[in-house]
Amino acid sequence: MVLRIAVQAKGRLFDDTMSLLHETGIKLESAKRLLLVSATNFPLEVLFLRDDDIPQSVADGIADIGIVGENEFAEKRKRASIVKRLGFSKCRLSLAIPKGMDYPGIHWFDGKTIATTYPKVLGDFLKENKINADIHVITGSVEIAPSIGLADAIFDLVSSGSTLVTNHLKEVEVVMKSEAVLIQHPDLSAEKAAILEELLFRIESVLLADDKKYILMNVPTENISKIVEVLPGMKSPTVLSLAKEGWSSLHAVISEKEFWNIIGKLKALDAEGILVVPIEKMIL
Ligand code: PRT
Ligand code: ZN
Repeated sequence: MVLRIAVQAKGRLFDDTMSLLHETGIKLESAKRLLLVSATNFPLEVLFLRDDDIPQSVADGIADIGIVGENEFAEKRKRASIVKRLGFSKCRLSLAIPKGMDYPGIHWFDGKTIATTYPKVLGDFLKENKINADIHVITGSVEIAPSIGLADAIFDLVSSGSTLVTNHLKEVEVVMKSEAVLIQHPDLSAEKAAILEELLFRIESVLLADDKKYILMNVPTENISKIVEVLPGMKSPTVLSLAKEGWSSLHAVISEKEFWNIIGKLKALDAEGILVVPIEKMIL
């Protein structure tokens, strides 16, 4: 029995999806981009598809699970459920209007035409907000629609926002935040569910470690209790004595974000030789 996962064959999700699988220790039979590739050391096979086809293939049971952008999953409305948010390919689905326009609020969109590839997500949002606007479905290059007179506004994916700037548009409403998600078929057999559980355990260990760093530093022994107060969430870091009288080596796990907040405080407490080391996996 193997579990089949549908992933994007090429595009923005591809690299991060493949590194996630790699970090879970799963090795694939072939480096070539075939349609279907088996893992050599885990009961998994990988089906490479266009991202548009992933929700459907999981709903139909052609694949048992899949990795896809939440935006795509939300638009396709297929019978499948989100098992895990994966933290990569973060972006948002937003409404944007020409830069020079005044924007008094959401009612600006009443009576306007909005170009998008996400008519269902947009339709729901307009309905919820009681806005009466025309949705103009186009595929690709949505951002040029206002400048060529095809629409008054757009509803599209934004990440850095530079595409909007280039096209003289401004983001006025964020409708949905999106990231890559792991989705599953609604009724997996018990055997497949057990494989998924093992895969999820591995994925969670990788995701947990991603943001964490192992930090080592030399500190004056008398400052240890103050330093422990500075380290967020650390009740009991490892302390080893150093050959140098009055000095200790202190080891702890912290998140990368926290690191930048506390580094100044650590130095003020005479911490020296600070090393920050990546953690590959973390099991709680
Ligand atoms: O061939 P296939 O159909 O599989 O791929 P695709 O071309 O439909 O999708 P692809 O590979 O472009 O994107 C796959 C997924 O990546 C999307 O469904 C999102 O979940 C996610 N993602 C994350 C993005 C972006 N960030 C993003 N910025 N998808 C598209 N964009 C576009 C955006 O619309 C804009 O036009 O990239 C442009 C640049 O964005 P800025 O704001 O950084 O300038
Ligand atoms: Zn696509």
